[in-house]
Amino acid sequence: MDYFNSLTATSVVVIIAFPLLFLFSFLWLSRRNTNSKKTVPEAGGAWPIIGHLRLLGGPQPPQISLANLADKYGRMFTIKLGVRRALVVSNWEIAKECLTIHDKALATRPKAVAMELLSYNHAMIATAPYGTYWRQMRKFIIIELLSNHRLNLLKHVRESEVNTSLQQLYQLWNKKKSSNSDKVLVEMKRWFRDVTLNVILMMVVGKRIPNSYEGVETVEWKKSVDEFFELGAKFVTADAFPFLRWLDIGGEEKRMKKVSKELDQLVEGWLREHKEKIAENEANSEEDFMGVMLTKLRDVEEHDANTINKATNLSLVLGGEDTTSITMTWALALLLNNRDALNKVQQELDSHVGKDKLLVTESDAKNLVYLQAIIKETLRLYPAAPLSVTHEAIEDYTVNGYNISAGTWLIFNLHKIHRDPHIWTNPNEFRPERFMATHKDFDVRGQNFELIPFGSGRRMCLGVSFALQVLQLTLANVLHWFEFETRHQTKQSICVKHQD
Ligand code: HEM
Ligand SMILES: *[C@@H]1O[C@H](CO)[C@@H](O)[C@H](O)[C@H]1NC(C)=O
Ligand SMILES: *[C@@H]1O[C@H](CO)[C@@H](O)[C@H](O)[C@H]1NC(C)=O
Ligand SMILES: *[C@H]1O[C@H](CO)[C@@H](O)[C@H](O)[C@H]1NC(C)=O
Repeated sequence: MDYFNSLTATSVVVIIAFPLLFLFSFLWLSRRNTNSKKTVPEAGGAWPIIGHLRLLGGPQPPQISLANLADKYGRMFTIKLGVRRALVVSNWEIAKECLTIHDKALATRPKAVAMELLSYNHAMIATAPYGTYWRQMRKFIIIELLSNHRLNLLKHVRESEVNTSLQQLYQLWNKKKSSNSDKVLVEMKRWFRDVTLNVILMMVVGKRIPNSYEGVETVEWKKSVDEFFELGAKFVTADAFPFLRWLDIGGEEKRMKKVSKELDQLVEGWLREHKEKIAENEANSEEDFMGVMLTKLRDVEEHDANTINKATNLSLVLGGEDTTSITMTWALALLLNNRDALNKVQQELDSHVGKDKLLVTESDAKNLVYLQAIIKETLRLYPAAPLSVTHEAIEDYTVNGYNISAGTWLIFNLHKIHRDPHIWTNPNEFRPERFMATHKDFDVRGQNFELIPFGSGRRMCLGVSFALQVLQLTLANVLHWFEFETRHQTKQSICVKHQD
């Protein structure tokens, strides 16, 4: 009876409801249609299961592969990286919306396996998830190391390190030049790395590493650092497929553990030295950042103080060394391919610093507007982190009219953003002059979203001021002291001739 009743009831409902249901589903479908217009385009060419993973593995650099996809799929599109989805932004207006209105919603980082293994389980600031630990560390680093006040106090460290490195380069030239030629072949990339590394180490741990032409420690350190970057950039299979992690396909996890152990030992050594010094009361314990940290840092819940100390120092050294020295290498390479600009900047140096004064100081460097334009143009064409550092959405958000769900990764293609033909005439050409004319008021500190080599917003690079100081000082000096030319089109080998 009940059954019958309910059946009738059901039939009634069905009969009455069916047209309504039909109507609703029609409406729903048509709404879904307008919605699907509002679904971010997904780039084609995804392979089953792995998605677009192979795009990030070469042979082209990933920023180029992604720029090509932007030409096809537009200013924002998604790619699939195994089970993860990433939004790729290739337009400055959308980047601006992300880094202003949605900055907070986008302030965390993906937990990539590489970063877990290489960065003390995310204790490094650059990869730390958004939260109390990250906020405290960021504040601490800024106040103790990278504030304008601290940076001013450390001016002599930068000037004296740059001086030392220049003297070494001069000696190398002096030793290698022969009677029939005063030109000497030098790998400038290596020299730029040595300067940068020593300036940063001096500030952070209060010591320098003998340059590449001398010590064993340097060689080992460099090897580990190179591997760190190679592996850190690696998107391990386990990131795309968390459930496959135990297999360690390709053995990358094993290598990562090895590299992180090597770096850890090195840093551990520095830490030990500091603690011994403090114990012996021998030196002013707050001379360098590590000392300051040791004195001030108490255990923060998530990580113990030792780990924080090591992770922080190491992330500053690693975060600053490669980026800054690569930028200098690009600047010199661009100048060598644009001799007019090279002549012009050397003239600027001659007229502002003078031929009789050899060492360019930071206060001199401030007045070198053309040099600054060169640095900006270099950072525009070859941002040291062409895909920035990946963000992850903490919550759902709507950008440019599209709904993006929490957990989606966010990749800014700075390479593409910086070459927008609507903003830059002849975007692929090296034209520092634009920063003295049409783009005079553009800076790189995250206010002009057309040019964001250091990112912008909460997660913006902490080292901007420091990096710009080192770039200006080192480039100014090396261009003032030496003449350069290329040989046999070898990109990294540059002939150095000391100026008379
Ligand atoms: C030319 C040199 C450099 C470039 C182009 C550069 C670029 C960047 C970029 C694009 C980011 C990511 C921003 C984002 O997530 O939106 C970043 C983050 C960071 N950079 Fe730099 N950087 C440079 C030098 C340095 C130096 C010298 C240091 C330190 C001494 C440094 C420390 C950091 C740190 C700690 C972060 C992470 C910030 C966070 O996640 O909260 N960088 N950098
Ligand atoms: C630069 O280094 C040289 C050699 O080490 C030293 O004699 C000179 O005084 C230094 N100059 C400055 C300004 O520090
Ligand atoms: C996007 O999300 C907002 C707020 O969550 C919602 O009101 C809107 O209907 C959504 N739009 C689409 C196209 O899904
Ligand atoms: C980093 O900071 C910590 C904390 O003061 C310090 O012990 C360590 O030696 C510093 N340097 C490096 C490279 O970790």
